[in-house]
Amino acid sequence: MTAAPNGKKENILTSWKEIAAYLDRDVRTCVRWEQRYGLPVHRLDRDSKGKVFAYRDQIDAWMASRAAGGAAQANSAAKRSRWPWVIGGLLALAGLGAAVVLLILHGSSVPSRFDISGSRLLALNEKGRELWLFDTKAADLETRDSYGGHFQEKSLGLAYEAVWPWVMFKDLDGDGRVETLFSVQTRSEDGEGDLVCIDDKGVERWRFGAGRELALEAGSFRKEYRIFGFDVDDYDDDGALEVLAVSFHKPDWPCQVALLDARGRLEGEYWNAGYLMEARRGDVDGDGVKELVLGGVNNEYARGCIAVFEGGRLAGGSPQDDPAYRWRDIGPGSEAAYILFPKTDVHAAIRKVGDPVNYFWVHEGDGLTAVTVEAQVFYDLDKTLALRNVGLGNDFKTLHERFRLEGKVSSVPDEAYRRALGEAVVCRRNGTWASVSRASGAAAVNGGK
Ligand SMILES: [Ca+2]
Ligand SMILES: [Ca+2]
Ligand SMILES: [Ca+2]
Repeated sequence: MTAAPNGKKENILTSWKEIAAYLDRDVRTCVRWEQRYGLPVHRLDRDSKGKVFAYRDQIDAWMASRAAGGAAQANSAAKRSRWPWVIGGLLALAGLGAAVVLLILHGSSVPSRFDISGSRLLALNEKGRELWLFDTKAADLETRDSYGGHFQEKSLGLAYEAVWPWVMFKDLDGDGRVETLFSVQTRSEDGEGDLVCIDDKGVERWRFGAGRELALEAGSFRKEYRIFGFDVDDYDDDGALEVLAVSFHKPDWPCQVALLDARGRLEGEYWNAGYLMEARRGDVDGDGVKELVLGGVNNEYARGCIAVFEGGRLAGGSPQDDPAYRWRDIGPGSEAAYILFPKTDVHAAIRKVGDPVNYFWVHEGDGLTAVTVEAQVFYDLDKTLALRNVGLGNDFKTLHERFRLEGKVSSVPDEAYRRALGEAVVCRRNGTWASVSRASGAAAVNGGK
């Protein structure tokens, strides 16, 4: 129950809408309360339909008296703010009662649902009551349904594609108040580079603009990026949450993976010459500490790729040989290992670019399994990232048979075929490429092209 001094601007509510919002009721209820119970509403002229205004402290006092059951006192509510402190204390207690009543009737002030209206995001509590609205100013913001498919948690979509959140309610900084993370996504795909953090009152707290102007040896890129999605986790194991934002340059590559602290400050970033579409934490090497693993595709090598980071430390760019892909103003990547998976003849019959590792899972303490998702080959790596097995998925078998009948492939998907795929998986550590296959020491980074 705040009681700002009369005459102070913050104390005045200047419309039925503002009065209703202040009381967490609809306008009709407030009008009825004025007529029946003397809710202290004032008018600029005598016409009852004229402009209304009200004082917050008068409304507070009226609410307190109503909650205390003192309906008869409501008419003199205007004088309450000048009552002695003893009565003030009683009113505060009564106010607490009113707050409990409001909580029961209208739910909490914690956002759990949302709606999109034009360019605005509306945060709703569990009972559907509007808590606040935030205007993104984006003229063609994606629909409620689109955002609904990207709400709160990462999920697995069709064709093993990770579906990243675009909107999330989360207490990022652990102060008990829930922040809202919102990635601006538009139908025109313009202006999709912003991730906004909104506080529990609907006020922008910070904003991250994805990407930056970038120079490669072969040319430069504008700062035009689309955020693919974000997620929240304690990526560096320091007990505090970070935001991981994945974005792509328009229209194609490179990809930026940015790690932000709870206040939106850039803690680290990694650049990849091709899309990265999956990121997961897990203890790959069995030392009890989780690594951060990113998966996607490397355009220079036209291969699916995985990068493994110790302690969530993201820096630098992917290892590239061709000057067209080499970073001029980005240092060597901080990854402990960068793995390239071969392109198969089956995938070559589908398309020219690499078969992306958009899905993988970490066997806690015992390596990981990577999936090249379009032709579906499964690569099982142990905790030292040595190859344990190559598996051909059902999609692979179906596609292989189809392309064989169409005369597009002539291989036989047998034991030797799988072994050859395994031998073509290469891993770069400490600046050197090497085969991950125990059977083969030789490594040719472009061998699987
Ligand atoms: Ca918070
Ligand atoms: Ca952390
Ligand atoms: Ca580990």
